Amino acid sequence: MHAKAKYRKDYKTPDFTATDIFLDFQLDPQHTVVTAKTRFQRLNSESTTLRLDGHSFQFASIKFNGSDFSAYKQDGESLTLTLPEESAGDFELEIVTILVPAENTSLQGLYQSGEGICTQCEAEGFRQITYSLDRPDVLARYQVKITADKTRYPILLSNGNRIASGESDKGQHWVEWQDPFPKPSYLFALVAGDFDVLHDEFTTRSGRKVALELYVDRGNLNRADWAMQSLKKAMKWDEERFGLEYDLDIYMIVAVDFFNMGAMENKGLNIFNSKYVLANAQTATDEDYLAIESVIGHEYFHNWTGNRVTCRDWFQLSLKEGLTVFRDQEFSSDTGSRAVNRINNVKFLRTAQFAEDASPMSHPIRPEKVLEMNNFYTMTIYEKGAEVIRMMHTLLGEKRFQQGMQLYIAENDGKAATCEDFVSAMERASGVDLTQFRRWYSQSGTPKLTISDSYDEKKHTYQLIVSQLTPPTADQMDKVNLHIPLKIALYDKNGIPITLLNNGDVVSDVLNVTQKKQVFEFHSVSSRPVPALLCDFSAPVKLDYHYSTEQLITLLKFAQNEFVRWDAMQMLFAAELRRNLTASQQGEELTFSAEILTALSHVLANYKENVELTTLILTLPKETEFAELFKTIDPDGIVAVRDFMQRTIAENLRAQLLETYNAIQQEEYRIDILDIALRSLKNICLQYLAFTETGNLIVNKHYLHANNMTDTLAALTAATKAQLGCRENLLRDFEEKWQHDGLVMDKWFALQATRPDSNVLELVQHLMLHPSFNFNNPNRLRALVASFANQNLKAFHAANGSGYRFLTDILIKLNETNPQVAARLVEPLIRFNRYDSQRQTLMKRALERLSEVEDLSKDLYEKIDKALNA
Ligand code: B3K
Ligand code: ZN
Repeated sequence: MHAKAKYRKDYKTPDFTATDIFLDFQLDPQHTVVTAKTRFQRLNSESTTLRLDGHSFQFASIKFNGSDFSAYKQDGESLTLTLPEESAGDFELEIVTILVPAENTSLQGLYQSGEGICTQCEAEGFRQITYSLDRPDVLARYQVKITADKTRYPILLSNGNRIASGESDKGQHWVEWQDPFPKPSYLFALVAGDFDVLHDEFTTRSGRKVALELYVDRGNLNRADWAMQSLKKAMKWDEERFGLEYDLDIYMIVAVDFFNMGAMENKGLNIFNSKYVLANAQTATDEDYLAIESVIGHEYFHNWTGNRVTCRDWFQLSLKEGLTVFRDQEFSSDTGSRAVNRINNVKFLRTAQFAEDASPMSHPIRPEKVLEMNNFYTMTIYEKGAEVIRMMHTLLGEKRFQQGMQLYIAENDGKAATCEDFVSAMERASGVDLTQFRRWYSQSGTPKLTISDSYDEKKHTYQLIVSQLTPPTADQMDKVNLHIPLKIALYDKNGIPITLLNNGDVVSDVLNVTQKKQVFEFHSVSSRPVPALLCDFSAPVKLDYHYSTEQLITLLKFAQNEFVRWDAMQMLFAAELRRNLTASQQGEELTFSAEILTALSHVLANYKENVELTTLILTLPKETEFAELFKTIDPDGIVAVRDFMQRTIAENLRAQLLETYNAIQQEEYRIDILDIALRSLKNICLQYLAFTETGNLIVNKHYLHANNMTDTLAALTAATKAQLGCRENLLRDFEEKWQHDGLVMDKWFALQATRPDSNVLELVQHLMLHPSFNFNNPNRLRALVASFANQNLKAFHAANGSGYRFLTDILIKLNETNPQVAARLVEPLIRFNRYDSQRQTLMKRALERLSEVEDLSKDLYEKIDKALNA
């Protein structure tokens, strides 16, 4: 392996920059000719060598200021020019390269998706198109001319404004685009194809009209409305909440089927995975609708946090991603239910990000060392990054946070900035000292807060004794104390909130935990209180406080904060699981606490007070969520105990579940908060009812009467998980109806991959030959293979190693076709230290086999090396 890691500390400003780039594309799937004319400027007057990044194309020619040029050296990843001293200050290069988009299965650079051609340049894909200064701190103005066959590619798009077009010979036509905003190469985009377009318009608050264009595959216009509505909502919200207005006269979104991730914020021309665009009641679930709204928002918000202000280097990725995730979370919370959004985001963070931080891939939100940048589009950078922004928001409050945002943008507009630029703006605008807080940027790992309390009955004082500790991680042994905002509330035994007082003054409910151990004291507390700790999940930490069942039930019933109520139930479920897991390991009988069943019944009985929260409280954590409670995971035990818990709740609450199920009647399908909430409550009842004796009847009927995908999929899921008699019929019916549509079939593939059946691996292997499956499509791979490896705890971790072998075989193939997706899929294998020694041995063997593969991509190499050589 020859690739060399890069270190954050080695950052140097570039010796040269590009100011203007003219790109000419003669498009053809088998033979695309790219002529790149770039105007360069020397920034370091000493330098006469210019190193350009580039690989995976055929290099045809180079001209220096219009003349032939041969003073260069080429290697597998770059072209280094020795420039003539007299003209090295300001010069033009014309470089011709030849590409084969049809054969580019990596889905980076210029590639074919279905019948169209598109690009993906972030992080370092532009260098697969031409030799360039492919780094985010080089900002240039782009002009792009695209010529292609008019019948195959009637639509030709790039960033900015369409400035000219025309016909050429042999049935070809051309379009020229110009982007007035200087941008880094990773934001360049091109799309060619035959699409249907949805047109709309948005008037900004200053009265400018922006043309909105949404491009979808022909025939898909009936699935484009929601995405367009979401875009308009996002544009309006960003004006209202952040005071940020769109800057170009046109905003385009194109949906493509072959895409490595969710979407890409290219300036004025977003390219989306069709999964995050296409939706109608028949094809998309409520969850899909909300995900579309959030991703459309996310990419739109990047226009300011990402595009107008971009990153100086890739180590600063969280500057744009953490901030933009925070912004999209706030958008969803302001538009929908704040509590539901917070709970779902926390669930995700606690499982996926905490697991990542405990893995060989652990890294701070601003990493120090990177080999393959694509490996760092992680939960940590995105989700923990957003939590760090959220903590600043908590410490500053909305008003001062927005002042900080304004200052940050004013100071950095049109520039490539650093995380430090952001924190410094927040600090200066608010006057809040963030010196210690900055450590969140450099320290990895999940801090643990250990809290105990004491109550003085005579003095009526209550103390919280808080200690913090961040255990060592794979990348960093020594840890320092962080500044952790700990939001709390106190309740009396009857669930009445107690005002937080200290020496007669009301004190903030956000405690500043900054030391290894601190004591917080509250006065005039008339009886021993029940503390609500880490309200709203005010910091991305683990909490260790010994709650009694009674205290948790008090919080579940009475806490004012919805997150706290939900979290209390999570702790109750966790305690049940732990106790039963120990019992099952010792061959004892499994039992379920009657108090908890009563509490659940109480919540269900009062569902009308808060429909969406009821659903979330009733939802048993997934196997993978439970798994994160343990240092060493027992896959079989967790699955068995969870199954027992599910059946016990179903049996004991049967009548009430059925009553609620029947009480919720919805005729028309509507996407609004209350309807979504009612549907999800009805469907959680269904999931439990499936495990009761009338399950087959109810589920079958639910499927037959469904008039939308949410209900259809709920029935299919219930039938599959409870292994009901009707399930094969239902699965077949779904397959027949949707086999022409890969996106819808992904739901079916994912369900098959997570079947509880013992022969599920065989089934998954068989499904890879299904006509709707396509190995080169990342959505299909994620639906079938990633669901199996990440969500089917028991089958993937089968003690005979069959799951590991299956995944390894796939990774060997993917290493050649799509290394980026391969490196995502290898994740469950590199986390071997979470399993027993027998499984560890098998997982390591699988990784060793992979490490011996010839031409191992640096994407896979980086992760396997970290895992095996830690
Ligand atoms: N910025 C892109 C992600 C690019 C991933 C490159 N491997 C999408 C987003 O976060 O909005
Ligand atoms: Zn993003």
